[in-house]
Amino acid sequence: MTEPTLPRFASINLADGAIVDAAEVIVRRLSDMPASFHDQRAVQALLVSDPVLYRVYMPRQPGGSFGLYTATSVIEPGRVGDEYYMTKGHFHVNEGAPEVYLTLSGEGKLLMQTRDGRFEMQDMKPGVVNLIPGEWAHRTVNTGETRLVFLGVWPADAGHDYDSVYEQGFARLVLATADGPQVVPNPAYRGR
Ligand code: S6P
Ligand code: ZN
Repeated sequence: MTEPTLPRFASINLADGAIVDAAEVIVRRLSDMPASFHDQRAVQALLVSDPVLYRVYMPRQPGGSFGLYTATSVIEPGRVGDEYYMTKGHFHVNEGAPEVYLTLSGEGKLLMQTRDGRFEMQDMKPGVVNLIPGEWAHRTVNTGETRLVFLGVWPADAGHDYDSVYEQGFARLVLATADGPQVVPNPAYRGR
């Protein structure tokens, strides 16, 4: 008989979204995704300071042997020109691998799109659970004045395809205007 996987737990510091004693922290700066933003003059101006856009905190966990991964994502408030800070976005390589997000603080938008050109958007705010089916690329956008913090849970065999999203872009942009966040078609979108 094989040994059972041991139960684990993780603690989230609710003040800042960090996982206490995280095993890994992924830090994404503007220089990791300059082509994701539509205003390239604003990108060039900001690259001088190269701000941190977001962090992903991975707890200590058995990973593949457990079958699920968990992480908190913490997106800083801010903009590149008129475009809010956001995640790079990805498809799961395994299209049977869905994902659940639970927002803990802040406010934002969850953008989702399929390879055949469908687009969906959902609000993110504390207490909201977003259910992302396996075929949908997902990107999160911080439209608020504070950090956007959410917990994600996804199958350990999901895999991440960043290149498709980075090369094609997302079908919509979320821009800051005097009337608040506006969602507009992305003229540079190269998907279907
Ligand atoms: C992983 C899950 C999240 C993201 C994180 C950062 O499947 O969707 O943990 O990794 O929000 O976004 P990205 O697009 O840089 O991985
Ligand atoms: Zn994902």
